Amino acid sequence: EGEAEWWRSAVIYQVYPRSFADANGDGIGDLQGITQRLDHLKDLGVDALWLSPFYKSPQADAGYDVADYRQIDPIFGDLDDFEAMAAKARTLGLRVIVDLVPNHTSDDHVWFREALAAGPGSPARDRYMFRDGRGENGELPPNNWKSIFGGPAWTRVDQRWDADKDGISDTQWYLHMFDTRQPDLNWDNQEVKEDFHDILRFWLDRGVDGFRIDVAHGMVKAPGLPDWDGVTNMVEGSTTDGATQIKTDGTPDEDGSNGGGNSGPMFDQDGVHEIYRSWRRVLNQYDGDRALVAEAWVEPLSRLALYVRDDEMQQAFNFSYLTTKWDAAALRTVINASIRENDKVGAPTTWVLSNHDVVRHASRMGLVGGELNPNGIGPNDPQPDAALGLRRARAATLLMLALPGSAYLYQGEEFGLPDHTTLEPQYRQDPAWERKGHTEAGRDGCRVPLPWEADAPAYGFSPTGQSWLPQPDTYRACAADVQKAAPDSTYAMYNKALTLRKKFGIGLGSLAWLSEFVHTGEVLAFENNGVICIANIGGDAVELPEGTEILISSAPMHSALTIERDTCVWIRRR
Ligand code: TEU
Ligand code: CA
Repeated sequence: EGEAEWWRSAVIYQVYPRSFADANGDGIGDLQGITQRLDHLKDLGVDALWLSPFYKSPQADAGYDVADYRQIDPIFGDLDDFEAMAAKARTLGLRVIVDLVPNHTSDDHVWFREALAAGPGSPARDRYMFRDGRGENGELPPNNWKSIFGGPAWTRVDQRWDADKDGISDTQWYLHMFDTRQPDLNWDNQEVKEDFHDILRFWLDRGVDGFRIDVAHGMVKAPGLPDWDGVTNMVEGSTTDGATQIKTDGTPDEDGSNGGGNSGPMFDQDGVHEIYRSWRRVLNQYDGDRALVAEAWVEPLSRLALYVRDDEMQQAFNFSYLTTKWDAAALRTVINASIRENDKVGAPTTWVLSNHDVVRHASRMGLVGGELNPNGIGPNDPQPDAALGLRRARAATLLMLALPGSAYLYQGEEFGLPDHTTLEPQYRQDPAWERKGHTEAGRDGCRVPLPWEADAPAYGFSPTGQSWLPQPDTYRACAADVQKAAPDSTYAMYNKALTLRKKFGIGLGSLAWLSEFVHTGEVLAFENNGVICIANIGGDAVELPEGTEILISSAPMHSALTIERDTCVWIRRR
């Protein structure tokens, strides 16, 4: 028996390349910018970074629309820049995970261009999900599925904006669960399967330690593509219907379900698991514990755990935890369900609070209830209480980092960064904003470029002071230089928590709930490898015994031994 694999306990930092650091001054982050700032990740104390897509792409969905899986988009640099970044990461002892988007390609991918040109019934069309329409002249889409970004999930070839230009006109429709420019691949097609094996090897050969699999629950569709009247996505899930029982109040059931799962004939089909078994066999041909992490909005947690069986992926983001509100009973329920279901398959739980698709936890926790608002926050929406949001976010992070398993951080959360919640519509680039008819602010608010220096133009994001999205004034106090200079800053808390986490082996430990310290139902207390974590979610102050050793606190304490509400501390027994 050797050491436990690195991914069982790793803290992994998500870099969103276009917003991390801009080296060449065009206002868009790039690979050289990441390389220049890699020391920050090392200093912070994370084990690895995951980079959102940097592949060749028309950027219709910020790079989640890939035109060539083996090339770097020129806005981010080139393959040499990638190699230099990865080499520096290795030198610093940081592992590198890249993003893989297998559910769909860009409509600029050579395969899709071929498919349009080749016409109905061709092998080129078989790589995608082309179907004849319904109705007398095929004027109706093949089924009633909706795109996650809003609107129908089908586009008719001759109704594409570029149909005339290409001289292509036939009446077949193609499926896109996301944007029109993101056609879904056909995962029954042998060439598709083989090409993705090859893409995995392409990046494994370049030394990557793993892949984050985009929409990992989406690739296989139910046979016959049956109509479905349920809710396809939590984004639209605020209305419930009998078929799906979706609820989004952040209160999980006993099985951990929060209404945060995608359901229906286009998601979580049993056939996806065969794909991951074959990918695992590819990874196993390489040394060094390479890993796959599933981005799968799947519930209940027993279904999600199927993705992390022994011969499939190693990790799956726990979105049930992310969608749980700031409530002690709700958090305890989801934590128990997560650990229980993952223990059954021998996998670590993979905790996460923020990413590039959701309102940052420093903002959403300042909203009434504090549960996920999946639709973004715009100037006309209720605004969060920033101080409350930050206070709770710090407590929530400390709670998360005390749990056994792996955890993902999203760039900027270590600075206490909020969303840009008043971003004006003319700046918004999320395709969901357009497709939903400007009814929801979308995801741009969490994608705003990072502040590195309080007094530099664009807060040091770019040498020319440019920034592809405007940064709000609130970013000044979150700038890295300010954060690193202040002993009580959010950065200092993250830094210290990561050091302690390593020192006590928290990621590989196990959780034992304590009733001690819990005088009201609104307090969570547990022990993990000798560290006691007490989170006062919303109860009366908790008094600690004289002589308690306090390792870290999420908030300044009035008296060193008093834990106020919205505070989490780690202590040790004397
Ligand atoms: O997101 C997949 C996902 O399931 C979305 O439904 C998510 O809930 C949505 O972004 C909220 O509006 C992944 C990527 O993380 C996302 O950035 C991409 O836009 C999407 O896939 C398509 O590739
Ligand atoms: Ca740039």
